[in-house]
Amino acid sequence: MNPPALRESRSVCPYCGTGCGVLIEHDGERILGVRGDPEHPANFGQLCSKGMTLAQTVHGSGRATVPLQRVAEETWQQASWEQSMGQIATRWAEIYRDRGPQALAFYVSGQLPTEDYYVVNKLAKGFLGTNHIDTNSRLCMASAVTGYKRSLGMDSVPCSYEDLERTDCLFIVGANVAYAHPIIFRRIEAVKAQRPELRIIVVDPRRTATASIADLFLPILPGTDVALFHGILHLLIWNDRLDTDFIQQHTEGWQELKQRVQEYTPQRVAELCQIAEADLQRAAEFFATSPAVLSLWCQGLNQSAHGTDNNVALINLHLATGQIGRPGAGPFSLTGQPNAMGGRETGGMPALLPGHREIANGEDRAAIAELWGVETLHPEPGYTAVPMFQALERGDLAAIWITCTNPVLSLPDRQQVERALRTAEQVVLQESYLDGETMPFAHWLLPAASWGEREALVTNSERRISHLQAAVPPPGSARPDWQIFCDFAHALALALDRLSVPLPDRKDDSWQQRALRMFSFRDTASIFAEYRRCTIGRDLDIGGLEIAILDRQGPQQWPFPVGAKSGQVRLYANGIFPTPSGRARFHAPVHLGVAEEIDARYPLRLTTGRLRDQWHSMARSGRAASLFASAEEALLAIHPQDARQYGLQEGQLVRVESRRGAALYRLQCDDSLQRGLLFVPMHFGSRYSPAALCNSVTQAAIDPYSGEPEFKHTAVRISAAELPWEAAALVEDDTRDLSAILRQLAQGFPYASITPLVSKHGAAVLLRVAAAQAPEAELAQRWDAALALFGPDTLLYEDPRQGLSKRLRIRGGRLTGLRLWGGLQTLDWLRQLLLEGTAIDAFRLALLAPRVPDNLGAWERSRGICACKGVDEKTIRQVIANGADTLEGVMQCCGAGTECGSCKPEIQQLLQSRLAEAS
Ligand SMILES: Nc1nc2c(c(=O)[nH]1)N[C@H]1C(S)=C(S)[C@@H](COP(=O)(O)OP(=O)(O)OC[C@H]3O[C@@H](n4cnc5c(=O)[nH]c(N)nc54)[C@H](O)[C@@H]3O)O[C@H]1N2
Ligand SMILES: Nc1nc2c(c(=O)[nH]1)N[C@H]1C(S)=C(S)[C@@H](COP(=O)(O)OP(=O)(O)OC[C@H]3O[C@@H](n4cnc5c(=O)[nH]c(N)nc54)[C@H](O)[C@@H]3O)O[C@H]1N2
Ligand code: SF4
Ligand SMILES: [Mo]
Repeated sequence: MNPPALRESRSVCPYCGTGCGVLIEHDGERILGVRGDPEHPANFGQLCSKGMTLAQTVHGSGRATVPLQRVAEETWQQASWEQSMGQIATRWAEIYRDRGPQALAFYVSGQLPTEDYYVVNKLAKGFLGTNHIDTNSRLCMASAVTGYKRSLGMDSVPCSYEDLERTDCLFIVGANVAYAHPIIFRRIEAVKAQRPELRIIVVDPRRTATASIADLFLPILPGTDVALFHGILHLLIWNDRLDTDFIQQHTEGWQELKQRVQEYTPQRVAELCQIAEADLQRAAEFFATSPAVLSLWCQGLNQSAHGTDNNVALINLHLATGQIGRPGAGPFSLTGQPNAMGGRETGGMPALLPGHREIANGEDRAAIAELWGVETLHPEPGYTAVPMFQALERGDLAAIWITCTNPVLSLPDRQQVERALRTAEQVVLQESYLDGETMPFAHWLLPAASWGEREALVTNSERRISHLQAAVPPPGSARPDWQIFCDFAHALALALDRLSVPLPDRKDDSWQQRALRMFSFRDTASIFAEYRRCTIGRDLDIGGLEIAILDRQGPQQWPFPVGAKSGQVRLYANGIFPTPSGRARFHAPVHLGVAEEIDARYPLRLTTGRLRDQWHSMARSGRAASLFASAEEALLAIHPQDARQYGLQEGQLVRVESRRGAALYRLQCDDSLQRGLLFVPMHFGSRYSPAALCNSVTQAAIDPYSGEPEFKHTAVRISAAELPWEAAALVEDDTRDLSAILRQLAQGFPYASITPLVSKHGAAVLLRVAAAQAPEAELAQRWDAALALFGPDTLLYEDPRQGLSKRLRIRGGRLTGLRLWGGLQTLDWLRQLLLEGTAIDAFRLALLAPRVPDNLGAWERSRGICACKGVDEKTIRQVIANGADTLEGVMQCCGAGTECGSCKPEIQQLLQSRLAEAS
């Protein structure tokens, strides 16, 4: 038989809002590889480290393949789709009958494609009559949405990626573009290389990899952005650098703002932000003298209890200088998730309706009610995410349907979220991957087809809609999310009719008839056709767009009305804004500071954010071992002087604690932080480091307009974790199930960390645990049994007096597994031997020595920098020490950065720190 032919399907990377086009290589059954789509205008063929490794994340164990019902604490039972839909629908119909639709809620995701968003929104608001549907975009883009709406009248991003190439000044605020939107950063690097006169300002409390490209870096105190923007505006007024014509003709509210910013003198702002006054002057100078200024921002502004203020204060600067609606100019909010934009367009939020319409607006409601064929829609906005989980805990909501998001990891104040889910009468989780943090709280798990397994439509950061083809079938009986929603609508209709629940209006004779009318979608195209009708005449009008056009002409930006030949690159070129007066509005917020100030008991500031190579709760990215090389463990970064002050040392386990809870991390000294500031990644949880779940510590303070939580600042204290006893196991992994076994072994330890690693012979997994005291000695044997570390090919060393025990497995003359118990002095050395497949016959017995034998060399662990080429920090430092003094030089010497380029900013940082040391 001939091997099946290889094919390529056109798709888009399912990670960040950059929206890079990818070509999926497959044989119709399995995804075998991916490459950047050279024709996609977001990336022109490039991909970052996460995009490059997508093929490794799809297949294998750990995928949800059949509906599961939780029948006891940790016991799940398989069910058919029919059974599960029938049972869930009966429960939801009973709740509807007894308590009304306001007891039902949906919590969905900016990672859902547009058609799923449209269908679930129609199901909640149109069919059930509950507006309690929110999305994880509440944790992400909500403040950008309220900012745009308040200032410009509509939630529309006015700019495009090509503005990156046409700007004279980039103002990057609260965005670590090098990590979070790497391909946008590649574009910025390219422009800067071509036009060194491009000015780049980076504003971030941490000197991030993004800052490595800045001409001016402003390390402001967290939460002081409004003061900074007002300070810049103050200087622009003072120096007569305003566009007074634009202000007069196209804006309103100027006088109030002008008065407000009088209070923000350079001296006061420099003090509030803790930056040099001269740097503030320079920032204003850059803004004033650049023909085109483009702002890029993300969660540093949005995830704040005054995130809307941050957004409007930044947009003020663009309006006051007329820096909008022209090439290279404008306020360009970077979108986090791949289809947060689609969610905003289809109105998948508690105050919105499809086509940028508002629940609170009677005309908007009437228009959508007519389209959906129902008499009325509920007029009050539903709960946003944080209040939704509070209502669930109070019992005001009885059931919640969670789709494509992992709230136990990602919502603030995890303790509260867990209480809420425990209180809920029913939790349905619609997921593609098993074993996330939310799964233990679900009553039902419904398997969803995911990326590459279904057709989809998504909109990226620059309003560009792409069509993703299905490449392979979904695993088991998993179905696309929209189809599960449609199936549920039909099951629910059956149950409602059976319970004789009356319909809210007379448009149909029965719920079943209504479901048939509203949810008989056959495919993506039929849903898209209906959604498109909701956009006609709106600012995001895509009445002229068809899937066939996307396939023929490639991805298109909206608006794309009937008769259009192509989408629109830039909005507001005519200075007319979608407000009642046609003018943009200035707002004049005051600087408020952070929601929870530091004090004597909680004297440190904790901020949370992203690592370069991991995605959110690591469901997908955690399956590609090479993505762990740059961050093997959950690290808490602290300024070295702060570490000294608290008597803490690099590498030790520490406990970070707030008024709500605590988390454990390994300490990393990092002078890119300001004094008094700590940073932890948001990614870790039950899969890879259960105690390092940062939202155990964060708070649920939310912005009054956007409802977005303040993830970027928590008052905390830090101390040694006092877990002196340590053990580790490292085993070559050929089954892919090993992580699950290690997770079992980790149970009961206050600290554990699991790291998939790349080894010369494939893959390996490392488990590290720590405890206050040594556990019972037999546990070591149980580890050995679980990891197949026994028999004639193993070496055992035991020193019961010291509480030490080691077992090594040697096969084919090399180390293939190890278990160290009660002391890890040789772990890094043995780890290196195992991963590199070193021939060890010559010094077999030395492997059990208490320390690394002198004659076998010094072994120093080093952080991975280049995930593609497997180059570590030590090697790059060596190359620099040997004389490579430019990025290109380093790349040439060791190959780092030559593949996807994600690590180029970090190489640049190493070069800069080397230069700083030298001078
Ligand atoms: N690798 C990777 N990329 C991702 C994601 C991922 O999980 N992994 N997730 C995607 C998603 S959904 C999102 S929303 C984006 C997020 O993208 P970003 O917002 O760029 O990433 P973060 O690391 O969350 O935060 C950005 C920066 O805000 C800074 N910051 C903290 N407090 C303040 C402040 O008060 N003022 C200012 N000016 N800055 C502050 C932090 O130090 C941090 O460097 O990334 C997307 N891309
Ligand atoms: N402390 C702190 N917390 C934060 C942030 C922060 O910066 N700091 N950032 C916040 C931000 S910006 C965001 S966007 C959120 C992200 O937080 P989450 O949305 O919770 O993160 P993910 O891990 O991406 O969750 C997506 C889930 O969907 C599943 N999935 C994947 N594909 C599919 C599919 O096709 N269908 C279905 N049904 N499921 C699928 C995955 O397995 C995964 O469990 O976190 C927020 N939380
Ligand atoms: S920048 Fe990276 S993660 Fe984001 S869409 Fe492109 S390839 Fe995917
Ligand atoms: Mo996000």
